[in-house]
Amino acid sequence: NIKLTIDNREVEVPKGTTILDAAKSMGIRIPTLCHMKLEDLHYENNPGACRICVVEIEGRRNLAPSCKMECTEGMVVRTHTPRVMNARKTVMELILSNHPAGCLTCSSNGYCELQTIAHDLGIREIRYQGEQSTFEIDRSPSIVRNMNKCIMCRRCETMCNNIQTVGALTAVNRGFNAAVSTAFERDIAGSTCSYCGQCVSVCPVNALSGRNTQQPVLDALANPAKIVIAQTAPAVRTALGRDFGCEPGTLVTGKMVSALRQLGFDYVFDTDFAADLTIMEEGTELLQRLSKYLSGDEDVKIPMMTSCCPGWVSFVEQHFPELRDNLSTAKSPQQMFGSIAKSYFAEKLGVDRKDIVVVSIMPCLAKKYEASRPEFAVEGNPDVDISIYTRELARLIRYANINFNELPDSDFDHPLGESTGAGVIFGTTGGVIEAACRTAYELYTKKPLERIEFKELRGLEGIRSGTINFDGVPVKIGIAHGLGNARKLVEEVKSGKSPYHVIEVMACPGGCIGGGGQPFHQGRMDVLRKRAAALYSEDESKPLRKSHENPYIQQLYKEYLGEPCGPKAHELLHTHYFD
Ligand code: HC0
Ligand code: SF4
Repeated sequence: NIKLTIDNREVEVPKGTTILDAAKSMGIRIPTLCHMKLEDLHYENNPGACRICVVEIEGRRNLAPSCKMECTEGMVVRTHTPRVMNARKTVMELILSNHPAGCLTCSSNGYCELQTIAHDLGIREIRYQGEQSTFEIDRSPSIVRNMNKCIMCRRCETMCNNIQTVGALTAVNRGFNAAVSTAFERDIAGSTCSYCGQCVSVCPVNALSGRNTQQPVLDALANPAKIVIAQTAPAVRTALGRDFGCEPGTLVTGKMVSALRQLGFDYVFDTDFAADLTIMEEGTELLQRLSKYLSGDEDVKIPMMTSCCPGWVSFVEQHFPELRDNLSTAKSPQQMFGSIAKSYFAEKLGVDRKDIVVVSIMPCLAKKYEASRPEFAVEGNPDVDISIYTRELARLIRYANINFNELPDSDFDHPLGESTGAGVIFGTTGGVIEAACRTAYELYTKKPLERIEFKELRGLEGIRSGTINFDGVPVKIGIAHGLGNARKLVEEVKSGKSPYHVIEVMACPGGCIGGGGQPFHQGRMDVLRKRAAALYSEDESKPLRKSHENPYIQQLYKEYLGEPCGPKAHELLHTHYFD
């Protein structure tokens, strides 16, 4: 170990530790714009580019970037001397000289790391007035890229290329014209982007942002001719409170439902209901594939891969089209919900599907793209009309002057608002497969599960596996979150070496709790852990914890769908994929 002094305090750190990390371990915050480290995900972006993190080291003439400088024995470091602060201010003013000053109208106002650091440094004027970039804004269904705001921190590139291994983003040009672009400088929609939104999650400014669709929601709510229905995804309830000052992982389900009613939604339903429905279909499909596989059918595609995450589906379609038939044909809960709301529920209300507007509240940016896919529409009328993400819902709540923290709790409407604990845990990595096992086991063995919780499938390790014994049949399960981890499992499938019967993938690190539309967690894994714990505790508190026990799901099959994976279920709840 190495002993050194930072701000007059002694500290001992392992050899190889940077000054930035050593200071962090003592609770000393050194600001930085480009550096970002997510330890559990093995993500580190450290180009040493922004130079905001400079510190003074006794005996050295020049200031040093603390992110790059390793600690040495006896080093004496000072992190906020007048010289350091002046240097940081100068660097900041230079960055700001080519950054649009439209904070008041920027959707990251209040969340922007550049804004926060400028504020903390007490910047009141920009002494250098430079030329301003004039890149065109690139809008895709999910992601908006505005390179005029880019500060070249490269976090998005590291995320997309090294963690997600999608390779959609790359730095182009040099100096003033430098920007993060796509291969052949195509727009995002024409690139290999899977819309996972993780680049947006790590962008410290607003160069990458989610597509904003709040106005169409407000228009629908103001239109008396429309019945406007909300569905809320499992992960939203653990994170929404963060934008209203709650501790990470605070469950705000009841307040969220009240807020949606106050906004004017006619029905507030739960995507968790549709998650239960997905389990019925996907679980049945898994059993059908397994039984064919066990009887020696060589055409059946095993492992079956889950299909509820649109970023993942798009990744398979673009990067591994030869494996698309391994994807379950079950639609995602978002899309199953839309389909059922505009058929079964529309019939119950006695209205035409075109009179209904389905708005989904998702933690995800790819869900916008998923909702816009043409196969999820009937005669041009989409099953899900508008998909907004958690941060957009927070903005709508503020817009309507709703005092979120003072709201009473209220319950979802019925019949599409009831869910079991299985539906709830969908929002975290491993949750979908655990929910599927609870149902598939009982459907297959016809015996009640002795142990409902499959704790071996839980956690935030990037790739996990487990075997569940279905009455003598060992079902092997693989789980990956983050597309880079998924790629490893898929490569195994491609080479015929996958040991698994079923694989769950969520594109975002952590699963939907870490989605690109969630309140920013700035790489803090403890935040993801708390969000996951909140979902598991909601599951534990539910009287029903297996999807097939949901009485409203049973009623839906009895009244309308018939059998899981039957003809009507296939027509409404299943899909196909494209090369
Ligand atoms: Fe998810 Fe979903 S669990 S993808 O993470 O399956 O977005 O939260 O809504 O559709 O239910 C996201 C979250 C969902 C869907 C569900 C699944
Ligand atoms: Fe890459 Fe995901 Fe961003 Fe697309 S959304 S550019 S895949 S990180």
